[in-house]
Amino acid sequence: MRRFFKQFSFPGGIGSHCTPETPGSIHEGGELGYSVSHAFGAALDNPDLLVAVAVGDGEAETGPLATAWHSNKFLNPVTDGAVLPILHLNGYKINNPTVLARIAPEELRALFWGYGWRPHVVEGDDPRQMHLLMAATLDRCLAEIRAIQEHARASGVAARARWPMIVLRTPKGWTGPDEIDGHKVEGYWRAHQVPITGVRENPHRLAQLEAWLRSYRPESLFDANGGLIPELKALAPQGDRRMSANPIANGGLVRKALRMPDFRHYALAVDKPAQIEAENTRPLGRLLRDVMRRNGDNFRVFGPDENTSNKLDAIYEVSKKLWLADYLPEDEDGGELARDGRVMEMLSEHTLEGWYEGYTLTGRHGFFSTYEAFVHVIDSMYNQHAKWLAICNEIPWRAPISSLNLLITSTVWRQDHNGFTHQDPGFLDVVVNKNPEVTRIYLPPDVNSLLCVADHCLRSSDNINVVVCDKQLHLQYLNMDEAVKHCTKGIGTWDWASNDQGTEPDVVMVGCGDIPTQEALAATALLRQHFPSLTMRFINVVDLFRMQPAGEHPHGLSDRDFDSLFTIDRPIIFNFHGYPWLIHRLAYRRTNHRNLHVRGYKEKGNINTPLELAIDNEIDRFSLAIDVIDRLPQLHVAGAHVKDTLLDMRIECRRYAHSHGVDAPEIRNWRWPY
Ligand SMILES: Cc1ncc(C[n+]2csc(CCOP(=O)(O)OP(=O)(O)O)c2C)c(N)n1
Repeated sequence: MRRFFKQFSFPGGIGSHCTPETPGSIHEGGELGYSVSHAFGAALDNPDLLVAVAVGDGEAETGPLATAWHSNKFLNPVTDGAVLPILHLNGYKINNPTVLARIAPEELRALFWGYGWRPHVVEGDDPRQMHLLMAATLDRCLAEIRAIQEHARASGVAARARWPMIVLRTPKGWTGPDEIDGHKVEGYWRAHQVPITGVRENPHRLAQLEAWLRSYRPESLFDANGGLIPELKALAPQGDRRMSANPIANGGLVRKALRMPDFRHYALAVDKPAQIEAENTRPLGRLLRDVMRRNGDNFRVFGPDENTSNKLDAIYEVSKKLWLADYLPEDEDGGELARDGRVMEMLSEHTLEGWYEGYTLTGRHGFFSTYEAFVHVIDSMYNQHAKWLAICNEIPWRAPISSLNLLITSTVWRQDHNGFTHQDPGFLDVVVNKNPEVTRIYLPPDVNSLLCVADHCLRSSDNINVVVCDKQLHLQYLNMDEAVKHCTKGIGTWDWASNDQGTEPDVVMVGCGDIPTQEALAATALLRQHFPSLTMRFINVVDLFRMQPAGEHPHGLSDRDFDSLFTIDRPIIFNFHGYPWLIHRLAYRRTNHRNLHVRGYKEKGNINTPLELAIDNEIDRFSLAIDVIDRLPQLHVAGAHVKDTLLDMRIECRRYAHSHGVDAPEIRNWRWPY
């Protein structure tokens, strides 16, 4: 017992939750709310799998869990496995009753019936009777599940089924101490986690603890060495049938590599940089469509009602959106719904993320696209998954699983009519907090770089890849060959936008993200036009972690390379997609940090035109050019006239936006002039 106590939830030992170190586990308790969505993710495309999931009645009060009950409308009984939820109605949380335990039994039954389940109640407190009751109920549930599956599989037609679930009503702290010092423990919230405290200082409490533990008759369960007696040991199944050895719960063991088409095939022809516009995400939709075509049973695309909005709708040519609820005639016209669809859309970022995590944790692949401002809904799910992956990296028997690929689109800079509510690039600040071994952030500025990045992400393992790229029309910079080289390096000079070849530049301009890159280029052009003798270097950053020192992140650039690119003493104007301080956070140790001036989103949001929003946050071409004039001693006085002109242009652009509702044609139609 002493050895066990010093291992369980003890420094250097094993966690009190089902951690990654627990064989057979794909789900860490810790942050409650994801058990049901994880279970469904595991069951998708696993027709022979039954996932039994225990749900705390406290956990059931969380938003993510509450919405996940609807997952039963997204389970195809022909091609997916089954999920058997066991709602553990023990009545209490840490300090409170649970809501579901304090509503009338009919109300509870109606609630779950309304969610589409067939609830079976197992209720009591006599262990012997309860075991029998539970066994009989499990048999009944398994028979119901089999009947649903056999019926569906015989016809080959997926229809919505009323799957069984179990409501298990037992006392909290069941078989624990009845009461301590006159206070009720078993069957009350006091039983949570540690039912008897103060055992070190208080001999009476220690005696109570001993009496309680002896009530389980350990002498009849363990041998003299503390091992299970052979009769009990023999009850465990053998080999892969053991819960701990189920290969599905060590998903990398059953993972098959994705069959990938050649991403170059989807390339956009770009003859000269910054001359044509295209929607960055649309060709990616075609790539995903063909990934889906080649991987019909182990790849899914997830999105909260937004795949069409995010211009990824080419995927529907191969697979529709899974829909098993009612159909209406009008769905025929553009609904893109199907009973055997493989695209998962529900307006719950939580449920989608949970499904997706469950799907990859059990050895499959996927892709999730979501609006930038609302990806914050799953901040903490990202956190927990990143922790899981980081710990798994340290566990030799955990085989690599597919990376989680998150496309963050519909971004802050192009919320033309939606405005402030849809503007928030802060997810990146959350992402960088997590373990560098598992975190990746890419900001491809155009179609070809996005394709290249997406190909890399889909092939990778054990990472969370966050890709930021907007869906609207944007200028195109790189042909496919250039994009491959640029994305492979992750950061680099754009020669065609620089005029400092072979010399030290007067100033370094940097673009990171689509709109910030465009504005930094336009500022570069303005400066070159007004000050032809100015030497400028233009850098674009795709792989954000290149900004960190090599010792901090596996993608970090060496100080030598960083100094060479960013110089050691010239002003750097860094135009960034997100909140500006993030770049300082990454680059604070670099030699030239004191000359690094970052422009980014400063929470100045509203309904505005793209340029007006850029102006409000000072990432626009005029503000950047003025910044350079202010920072270069040779231009500080000599540049006064130009600065005045730029200020006039900025005022005029804002006036135009307010009177016409769009940016002036010379802004909308701006092209790189050299
Ligand atoms: C999202 C979240 N909020 C709060 C907590 C803190 N917490 C840990 S256990 C618990 C009560 C859980 O009750 P229940 O789900 O009924 O589980 P039980 O221990 O009764 O089986 C709470 C609030 C948590 N782990 N996760």
